[in-house]
Amino acid sequence: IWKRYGANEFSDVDGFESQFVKHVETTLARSIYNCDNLAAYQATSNSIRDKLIVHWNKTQHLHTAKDVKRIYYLSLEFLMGRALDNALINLEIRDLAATAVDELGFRLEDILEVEPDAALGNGGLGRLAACFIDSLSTGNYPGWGYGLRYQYGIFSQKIVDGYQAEAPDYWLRFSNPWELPRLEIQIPVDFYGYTTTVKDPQTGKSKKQWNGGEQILAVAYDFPIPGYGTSNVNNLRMWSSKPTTEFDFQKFNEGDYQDSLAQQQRAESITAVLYPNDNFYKGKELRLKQQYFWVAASLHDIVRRFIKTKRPWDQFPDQVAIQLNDTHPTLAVVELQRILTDLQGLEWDVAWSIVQRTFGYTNHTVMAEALEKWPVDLFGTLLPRHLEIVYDINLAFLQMVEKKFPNDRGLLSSVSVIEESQPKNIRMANLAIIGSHRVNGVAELHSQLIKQTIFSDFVKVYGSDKFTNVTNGITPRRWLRQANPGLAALIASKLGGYGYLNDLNKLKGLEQFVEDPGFRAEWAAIKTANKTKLAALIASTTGVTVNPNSLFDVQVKRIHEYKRQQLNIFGVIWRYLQLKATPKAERTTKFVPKVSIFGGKAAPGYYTAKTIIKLVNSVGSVVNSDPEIGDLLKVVFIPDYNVSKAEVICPGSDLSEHISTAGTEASGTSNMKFVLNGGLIIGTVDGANVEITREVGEDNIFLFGNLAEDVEDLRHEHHMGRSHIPDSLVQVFDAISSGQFGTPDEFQSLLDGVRFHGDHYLVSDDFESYLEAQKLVDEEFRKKEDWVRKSIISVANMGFFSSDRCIEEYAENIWNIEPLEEKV
Ligand code: 26Q
Repeated sequence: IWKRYGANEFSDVDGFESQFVKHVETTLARSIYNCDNLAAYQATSNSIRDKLIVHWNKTQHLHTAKDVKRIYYLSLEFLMGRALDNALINLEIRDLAATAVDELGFRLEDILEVEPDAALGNGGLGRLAACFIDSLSTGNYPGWGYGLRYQYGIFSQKIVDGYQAEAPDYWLRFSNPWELPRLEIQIPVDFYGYTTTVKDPQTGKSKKQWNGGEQILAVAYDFPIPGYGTSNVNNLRMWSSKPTTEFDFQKFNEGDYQDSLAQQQRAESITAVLYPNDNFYKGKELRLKQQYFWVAASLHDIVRRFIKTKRPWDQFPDQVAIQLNDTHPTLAVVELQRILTDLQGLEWDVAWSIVQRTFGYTNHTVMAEALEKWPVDLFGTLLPRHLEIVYDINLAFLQMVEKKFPNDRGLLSSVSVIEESQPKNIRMANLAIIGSHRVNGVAELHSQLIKQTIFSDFVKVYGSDKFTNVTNGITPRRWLRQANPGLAALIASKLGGYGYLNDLNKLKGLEQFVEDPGFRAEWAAIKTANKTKLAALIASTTGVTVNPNSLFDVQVKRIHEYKRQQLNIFGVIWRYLQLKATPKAERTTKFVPKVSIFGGKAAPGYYTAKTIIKLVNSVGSVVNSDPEIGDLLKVVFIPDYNVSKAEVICPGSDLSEHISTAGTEASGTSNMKFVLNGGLIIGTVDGANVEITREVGEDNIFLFGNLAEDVEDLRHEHHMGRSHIPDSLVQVFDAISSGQFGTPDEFQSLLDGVRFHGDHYLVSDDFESYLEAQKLVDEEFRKKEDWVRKSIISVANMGFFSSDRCIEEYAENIWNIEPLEEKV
């Protein structure tokens, strides 16, 4: 059987075409004469998928046979985007496929456009998980992702009259060739019920037992994840919920058919939809249900795999590392403790040591409003046994603290898992720290800040060695090769091929060409071509025509007050007022023509964020139709920002904005994407901007604004009423209030937040400094050759920000796992 295994695998154009036709005829049951782009996409994807499955099987077989330690990355979000182009690139068969589909009468570009984004995430955290599993496969690490297979991804954003409107994202409309339904893997998950104390028939000891009230099945769907330049294919397992029985037969017999169907629908609602909040916590029962459903199914799977190895339990952490992507999977700590004690009969302390050695926890925010807390009552109703275990974990922990720091009640109450508020809350971050052997932040500055602020008392308890940093990164396969094939090819021509894509420090070799005018011209031409593509996207999505020779100034990311899109749009208004006040003849000498590009989703319930979107669109409709301004300024809001749009937007930017209030953006990863694609940054001294500056040099980034260490004092000044709004900002506010950009009423609260309510995000404190930095941008952009030099030097120094480097750091410092290459 092994001899025939993989015999269907194609390796040339002819072989691919046979597979394509086979899938059209049999899988899709269509005639080759009636094959549209959708059918061609499905036939292509199925052909590629077949190839992946063969390698997937071999990889999994190898890992099992070698009995290696695996890393399991638990994330409620995987913001994957499209799979086909990525698979073609990682398998290094893109040219082959392009030729083949061309011969069959299609264009690969058109086929790729048919695929819907897998948008199972909100933003940075979800995209980070997607980059990490790409790097795990590429680095030949035995690693799985575990997530939820939401039927609806992040909503699709429409702009109606300048306002955001949400539409459902039913991404599974057509069959999804990238998932393998494992309908035979069905794991029962319990909810509700009560606990009892029972006698263990073997030991005679009494022990706790959970008698669940409601049971729901978790069905596995596997997404093969190909690595680049390796035949290693890892697995992303996504759980889907379904009812245990088709109907409740009892009720059926009682004639309550309606009710039994209603129950079925309730089961399916668990994995129906992704919560669209980014960096904001809301205590909804369904969200907690999602978390436990996912954690219970994943741990059951992991434990079952370990039990098959017949090793003693104390070797569990030698075989299994589990990384918690934020606090969302923290219930896994409690669930593993429950499995080991209640179900496997281990002593509490033995079990707890296994738990701690297994888990690592990644923190992604210092902002209080984003920290997860669950009301004790809600938690205890849904998971009665888990609540008892949480109390026991907390008791043991607090006793340890009390021993080390006698009579320090302040310390005890701050590190306790239970917040003694009304109502009481469970602090998930505290539980995650206590249950893990390592806690990491996602950029140097952020990792320092968590030790000094939210987790300082834990540093006191555990010492600082438990806390570490792994600065975020991005995969250069998607964010350079796939998004920017032109630039990737130019780089390859200078660096002797595409080897740099899995050794990104090789980019350093570009520095030697910076004084080559021919190279600079090619570099600049690629940027212009990418801007032309972006201009086409702008035209087709907003109806606004922009000139690709303008400076493209981009801010695309979730809309959030802390990210300060309002600072950007206030700056744009200032520029517009200045332009209007400058005599016509002087305008072109004083101002560089600019397109100000915005994009991003606001959480549906986030009123202020939605107001910012409306303001951007209102300013756009005034500025864009002002005949005096023409190409000197355009303002656009690209609707429905997502991974696929980012792949067009990042390569087409001259300047991108990463302007969060210092100390609020944990890392940011789009900053890395823009610089890797040859754009420069205007930014605050925040998150990974700090390290980008370290790598590319201070001359190649436009930094401005107050520092994180000054934020507390500045906020205090505002609260004392001693703040000062600069005249420039007053003029901007006056223009808005005068109705220059439409009825001002709806923007009043946005302005009042700055003027009268403490200006929490310090827009007024950073405004002048921001304008200064923008002025410098204009000056530098005029010096075309210098700008290109900055662009080249920056790209040459971005090697550090490959997510491959992140995975190596996690593997070495947190997971203790080794790569293992399959030789075929
Ligand atoms: C929590 C509870 C209930 C509902 C939703 C949530 C929730 C969902 C998503 C809380 C937070 C998030 C997402 C956070 C996030 O994306 N953080 C970003 O993570 C990136 C990767 O580390 C960083 O680069 C960004 O700085 C950080 O903002």
